[in-house]
Order: sequence, then structure tokens, then C-alpha cells
Amino acid sequence: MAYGSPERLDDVPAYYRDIRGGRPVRQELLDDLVERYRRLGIDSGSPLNAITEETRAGLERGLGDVPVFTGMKHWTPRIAEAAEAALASGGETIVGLVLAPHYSSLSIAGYRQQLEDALAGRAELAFVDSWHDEPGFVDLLAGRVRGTDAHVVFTAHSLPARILDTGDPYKDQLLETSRLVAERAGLRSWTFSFQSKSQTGEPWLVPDIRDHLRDLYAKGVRDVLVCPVGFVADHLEIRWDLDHEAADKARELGLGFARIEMPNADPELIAVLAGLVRRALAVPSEA
Ligand code: FEC
Repeated sequence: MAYGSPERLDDVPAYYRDIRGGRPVRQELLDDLVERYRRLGIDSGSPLNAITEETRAGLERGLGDVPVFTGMKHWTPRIAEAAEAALASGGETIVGLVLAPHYSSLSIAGYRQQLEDALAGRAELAFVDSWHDEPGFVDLLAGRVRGTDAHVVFTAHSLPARILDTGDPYKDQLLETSRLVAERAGLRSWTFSFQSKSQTGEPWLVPDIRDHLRDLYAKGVRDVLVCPVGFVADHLEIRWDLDHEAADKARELGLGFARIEMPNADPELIAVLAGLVRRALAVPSEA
């Protein structure tokens, strides 16, 4: 399962309404979103949906004997369509795997709910809640930061800070991934910050990467390498929020700024996903 992305500019209003889930949509925020997609050239193709399909096809090839279907949380094909296709293929046990490694009640739980609702007990569900400490994933990221002289900033999508009041594991899992990658790569200098918070009128988890870059500069850091750990693919939050907004902030400060290549459909990531599917099939969870 993947987040999903509009295929063209005309899709953005419906996509944004889906993300808002029936809550009001502010016109100026929608206009701003359309403008960000326009500047990224979305009309010539959605990078995220194409990468998701490449990942699906790679995983299906890698598994060999297990069909793989894509279901998107906020776009088409929807998770419910993927569930129907999996059932139609004769699946009696269905693995639910999200292309996002860290669990939160405000992210992965929503994917799980959509899948459970769609299956409605018609198959056994083996759902992977999180894979933030999967050794192959840690190795992959470590390989992309090893040997750098820059200060490494690990990042992930921010979420409303209220998740911390209910014992949500999201932040701890993100820090755990960052620590494991830093150890595996032998990094001397690293920190973690959030990115991509929305304007929903409530506090979100901080520090935001732009404030964090300012603090790092004040502490004498002059070069950063950004390593997103909460996403696996190139999309709006990478190509706009990091490559434009955070990079602009770094330029304004006089701070050297680079980011790792995202895993996308890298065979190393596909191998990690295949391992997760195999393990989930061996031990189905309680649906
Ligand atoms: O490239 C693309 O077209 C899609 C990029 C994209 C990814 C993504 C991943 C996550 N989000 C998460 C949480 C939230 C929460 C809200 C929210 C809002 C947006 C908006 C866009 C958007 N997100 Fe997203 N997210 C992506 C895109 N996200 C566009 C709407 C505009 C905006 O607010 O900036 C707030 C919803 C609300 O309004 O109440 C919360 C989390 C992830 C990482 C996990 C995952 O991939 O599922 C968490 C990719």
C-alpha cells in the first residue's frame, strides 16, 4: 500500500479533499498545493505513482509465486480495489504492507483500517505494522550516508503532537531507525528533525527541519546531508519540502546542503520488502 499521488493538476482538488477526509478545505491552501504540483511538473507524470508501480512489479518478480497488488490510501487504485483484486486472484491470506516503515495511529492505522474494511473477513490478514528496524533497510540507508564528512540530518514527516499523549510509537521508531543507521554507518555527527508539517491549526512535532538547520548553523555546522528515513520514494515531500524549501533555507544561511538518493524501486529495497512478505505469510497476524 502507498500514499498515492494525483496523476495531473486537475486531480489535485479531489486528492486534497480525500486527504482532508471530509473536513473543510481552505481555498488558499488548495491553491498553494496546486501551485507546488504545477512547479514540479506533475502534468508530465506523477513520479510517486510510477515509482509505486515499479516497486510493485519488482516485488512481484522477486517473490515469484505471490501476486502483488497496489492499493493507495488517497488515490487510485484504492486499497479496496487492491483487496478485491487479491481476493479475485484466489488469495486466502493477504499480506498488508505499507511503503512507509514507521507505525503511527495517524498513518499506518488508516491503511490497516481501509484494508480490513475492504476484506470484511473474507481472507486472513497478515498485516505488517512497521519495519523501521529491518536490518536490510538500515543497511540500505547506512550505505547512502557512510563516509560523508557532512553532519547528517535524518528526517520524517511530522504529525500532530497530540500523538505523544497516547503512547504512539512513531517518534521512538524514527529515532531508533536513525540511531541504527548512524551506528551502522559509523557517523560521528548526526541529528533528527521533522519535515512537511501541515497548517491544520494545532501543534505538530518539532523541530521542523528549517528551524533545525538554523540551529545547526549557529552551532558551527557548515555542511549537511539529509537522509529521510520516514519515506522510501521521491515525491512532493522530498522534491518540494526538502529540495526547495529546506534547500532554500540552507542557501540563505550559507550552509552546504545535499540529500541522499531515495531508495525508490532499488533492488535492495525490493529484497527487504520480499523478506517482510515472506515472514508475514509464515505468521499471519490477528485481523
Ligand atoms: O507526492 C505526492 O503527491 C504525495 C506526497 C505525500 C506523501 C505523504 C506522506 C505522509 N503524510 C503523512 C501525514 C499527513 C497528515 C496530513 C498530510 C497532508 C498532506 C497533504 C499532501 C500530502 N500530505 Fe501527507 N504525504 C504527502 C502529501 N499528510 C499533499 C495536504 C497538503 C498539506 O497539508 O500539506 C494533514 C492532513 C490534514 O489536513 O488533516 C497528518 C504521513 C506520511 C508518511 C507516511 C505515509 O507515507 O503514509 C505520516 C508521501
